Amino acid sequence: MYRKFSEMSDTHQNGLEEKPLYEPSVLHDIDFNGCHCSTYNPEISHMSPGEGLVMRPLCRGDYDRGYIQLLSQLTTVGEISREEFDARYSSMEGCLDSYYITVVEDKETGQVIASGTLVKEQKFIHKCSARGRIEDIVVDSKYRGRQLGKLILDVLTILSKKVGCYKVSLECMDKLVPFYSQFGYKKEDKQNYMCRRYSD
Ligand code: 16G
Repeated sequence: MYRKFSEMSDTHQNGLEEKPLYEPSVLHDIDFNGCHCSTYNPEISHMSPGEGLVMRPLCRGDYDRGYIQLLSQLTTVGEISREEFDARYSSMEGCLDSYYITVVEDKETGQVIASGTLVKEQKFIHKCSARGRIEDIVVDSKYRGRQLGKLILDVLTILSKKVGCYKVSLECMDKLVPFYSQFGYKKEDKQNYMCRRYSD
């Protein structure tokens, strides 16, 4: 189904739909050697995540590839219009070297079927270093059991070191502690996760 040029959004008209949120070579050039990485059987990697699948940075066009629906398999997302998505995307894009949202697309269906976020938080401490936060890891229920969660976790963890974070952390439910422990994450002595919620 094609839309008339005049009906398309500005980003569509300017060809920005497929512009990646971050430089793809940052992802492509990561090195699995020498890291605390998982073993894969069958073998998959960021360059070859499975038959018909590609791993890449998020782009605006993913709004139409089910990205929002995918996130709603993790938690509450609510209705997000194209304009709201574009505005949030632009603000993330404007924070250079901060948002590394990485997705897996099934090229056959044209749908985004897994995603994870690395946020690089700039700091003054540790000699103007940065802290990495791994967020919003989700794999479409139809694609679970294909090692994609493991792959995304490995990729974002390696990426966090590569982009200069002195540490990387994540939050998860009790039942997922054994899963995340595989990647070298552990509860720190004398450090607690505390939270104040303003809405569900
Ligand atoms: C999980 C996610 C976190 C996400 C939260 C949403 C991982 C490792 N953790 O804890 O990133 O923001 O769920 O839950 O993906 P909430 O809507 O209850 O805050």
